[in-house]
Amino acid sequence: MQDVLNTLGNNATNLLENVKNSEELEEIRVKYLGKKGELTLVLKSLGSVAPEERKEIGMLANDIRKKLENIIESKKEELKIKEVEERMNSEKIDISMSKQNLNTYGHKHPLSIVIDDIKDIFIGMGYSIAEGPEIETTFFNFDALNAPFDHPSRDLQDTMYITDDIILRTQTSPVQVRTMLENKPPIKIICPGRVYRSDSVDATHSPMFHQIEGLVVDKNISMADLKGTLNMFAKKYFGDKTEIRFRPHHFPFTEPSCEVDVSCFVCGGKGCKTCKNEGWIEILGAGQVHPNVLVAGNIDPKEYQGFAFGFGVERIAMTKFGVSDLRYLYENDVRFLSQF
Ligand code: 2NM
Repeated sequence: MQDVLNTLGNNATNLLENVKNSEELEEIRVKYLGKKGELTLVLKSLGSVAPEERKEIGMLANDIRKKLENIIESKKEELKIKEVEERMNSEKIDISMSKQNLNTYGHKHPLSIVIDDIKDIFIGMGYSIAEGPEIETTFFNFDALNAPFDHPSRDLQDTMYITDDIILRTQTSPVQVRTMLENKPPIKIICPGRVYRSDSVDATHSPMFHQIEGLVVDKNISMADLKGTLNMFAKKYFGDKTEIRFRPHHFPFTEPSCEVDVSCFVCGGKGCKTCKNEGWIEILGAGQVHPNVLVAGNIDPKEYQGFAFGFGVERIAMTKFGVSDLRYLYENDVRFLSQF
């Protein structure tokens, strides 16, 4: 019996000395010390051993069990460290590896290019950016902007209503009224953002589009300041040789109001496809802020005057980049977008 136990112990020790990984270690443990393990069975059968031998054999079997358990414990630690090291080596990331011509960097959307370029020019002229909610009240979107109760823009056909007095803003000017109420002049802001109209989609219409509106309020502000500002903007955005012209127009929130054209940046005014042979391209609406709008913004029109203007971002992007259909700007087909 002693011999059997010693052989069993030696075999197990030999196997453990050469164990290669945690799974193998566990197999050996089960083979000898598991519920039906070889050593376990010997320990269980001690009852059938002659009483005079039982003590000695029992002690030997227990010594072997302890010895094996100790070896298993220390092998376990040893293998754990070894296996973590192996994993660290095999999962190493070489951060110096080249990107192998995977030229898949994204870039700005054409609308963002236009918005950011226009923002940069006005920031350069001392303007701040103001933003506000796209869900507005009829007060800020219409009443405060001097749009009479029966103004056609209030019509369900043109404006998306959420309730009788909550709508999706049809322009970004409500942000300007909010800014006037929160700040004292001088005010010099531009408000870029999404606006909504109840329009069906076609090549030139979309129920959502982008606007950038500007507002300046200070003492002695006149149409001459507006003209100087837009002239400077046009030259910076469309090129040094660009001229502007004002045509009379009507907006409820400005008086006088005008539409503003720039000389064609493609043909310089001679007439071409881009300007439809006109030599001029309409880019924005503008005017002197109506006294009623200043009053709605809690500003005294006798002390302060202002000018305001508004661009349609899509329209500028389409003219500048020669995009024939507005829908290309929203479909986000990479074959289209990668051209910019
Ligand atoms: C335009 C054209 C003309 C405009 C007016 C105002 C405000 F709030 F001051 F009354 N903001 N923007 C304005 C004026 C907008 O967009 C075509």
